[in-house]
Order: sequence, then structure tokens, then C-alpha cells
Amino acid sequence: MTFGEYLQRQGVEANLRDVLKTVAAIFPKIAEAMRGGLEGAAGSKNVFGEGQLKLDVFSNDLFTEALTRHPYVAMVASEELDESMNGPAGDEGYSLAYDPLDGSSLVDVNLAVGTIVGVYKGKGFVGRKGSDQAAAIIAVYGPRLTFMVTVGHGVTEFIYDWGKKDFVVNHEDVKVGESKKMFAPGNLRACSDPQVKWYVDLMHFWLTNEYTLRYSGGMVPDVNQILKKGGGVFTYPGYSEMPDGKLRLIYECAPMAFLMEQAGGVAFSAGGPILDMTVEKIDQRTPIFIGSKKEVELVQSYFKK
Ligand code: AFP
Repeated sequence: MTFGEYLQRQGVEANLRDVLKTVAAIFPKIAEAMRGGLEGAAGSKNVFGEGQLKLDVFSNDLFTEALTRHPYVAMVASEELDESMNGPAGDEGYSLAYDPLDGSSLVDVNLAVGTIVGVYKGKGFVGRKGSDQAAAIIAVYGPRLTFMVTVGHGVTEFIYDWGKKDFVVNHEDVKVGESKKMFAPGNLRACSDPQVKWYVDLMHFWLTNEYTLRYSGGMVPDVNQILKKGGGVFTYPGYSEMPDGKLRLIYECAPMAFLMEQAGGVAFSAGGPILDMTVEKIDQRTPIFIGSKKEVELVQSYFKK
């Protein structure tokens, strides 16, 4: 089954199907640019002050050019853009928030990276919640080109067939169990912060209870691993220097939370479920604890001590 057939079978309305197929068609272009060795600094910075790589700019341009011209796109917001941009559609269209190439600093060490996309019905992001998303997609550029997608009826993985030049279903009904001893601990520098001692105690628990460490420095492959392996937990807490952590709500955490919850897992911030958080500004950051329900509850039990 192709992505288009899947979307039709899921009952996705024609305009959204067209938008999602436009997004998926970009993934092989990014994969080919990486294979082609497009690397090095672009000499620019994004709104977060992070140096941009040529691949960051190239990937972002692909999305922005394709989507800001798309008849059913009302607005786009990208981690690599200073401000959101309008598309031709009004409230009858869709707004897309994306990190075009998350983990791009890992490309030159040949580790897997990804794209994250959250899709909202209507125009705009501020005032919305992650639970308002109509779809979420993460593409993984690793030994294989795959993506995980949800339109609100579970999670399905697709794999790119380079011969057919199309995506086909690789894993239907992706599910995350209640617990699994696998942890992906981000922001370990927080362990040196006296206010975040709970993180040291949690690390000690994981290390003395036969948990398996699986952390690459790329949120997309790390969370994709939890989805594919059926469980585990990814954490990225805040600390004194960055109380809200590093990861962004609409570009990274909300789409990931939608996928994880649709697969039977959970995703929490410091104050509650990620999907319940109201977007106050498009560059808003949030701590995130995401994965198997019991594993996230364990994190919360240490966080609240
Ligand atoms: P880059 O996009 O700057 O490489 O950062 C990747 C990321 O946003 C996310 O993919 C990782 O989970 C997280 O940062 C890793 O952050 P640390 O480098 O602080 O572990």
C-alpha cells in the first residue's frame, strides 16, 4: 500500500491528503542531498542563534518553497525561519510547523537525523494545543529512509523503495508497551545542577536496574527507536541555565507527543501532558519526558521528589 492509498483508507480528506503527500515527497530529496555530500556551514544563524548548516537551509527551502505555494496551506512555521509565513489558503487550509532537519550537526559524523512535521487544521499556531494537530510525521534519514505518521488513528511506518521511487507500508499499527528498560537521557549536563539532583538519582536507578542506554543525540532516531522497539523513554529536562530545556514545542515536542500517544505511549512536560500545552509563541521550548507510560511515570516520580 502506498502513502496515498493509506491516507484514503484512513478517511483523510482530499486536501489534507494532498498536503501530506507533498510533505512526504520532500523526504527523498533531503536524503539524496545528504548522500550527495552537501555539508558545511551556511554562515547564517536561526532565530535560536544556532549556526545553520547548508543542509539546514537546503532542507528548509525545500519545505518552504513547496508549502507556501500549496493551495491548501494557510501558514508554515519552521525552526529555521525567524517568523511564520503565509500560504494561499485561509482557515479552510492547514498550518504546518516543522523542523526540516533535526540533529543536522550529526550528519558530518554520519549518524541518523530526521525531519519533524506537525499539521493543524486552520490558520495559525498561537493559542492552539498539540491535541489540535490533524497529523504528525517524523522522517528518519538512516541506513534506510523511513517515516512514521499519524492522522489520529494509530501510527504507521513507511519505507522508501528507491527502485519504485515511492514509499510503501513497512510497519502497520506501531505500538509502544507500558514499560521497557531502555532509556535515552538528553541534557546530561543538567546532572551538575544542584536543582536537578533528581536527574542524577534517576540515572543511578536506570544504571543499577539493568536498563539499556540508547542515546544518539538525534531526537528523531532516538524516539523512532522507542516506537520501533515497542517501548523505552526519552528525557530532555530543563535546568537552571535553560529552565524550559532545549527542545521546541511546535517543531519537535508536540508532533512527537501526538505520534507517541497514538502508539499507546505518553509525553509529558514538567507541568502535564505535552498535548495539553497551549502554544504561547512559536519558538516556545519545553522539557519533555516521552515513551512508555510506566517509564515516564518513573521519571515523574523522581522529578517530583
Ligand atoms: P541539533 O539539531 O542542534 O543537532 O540538536 C538536536 C536536538 O535538537 C535533538 O535532536 C536532540 O535530542 C537534542 O538536540 C540533543 O541535545 P544535546 O546535544 O543537548 O544532547
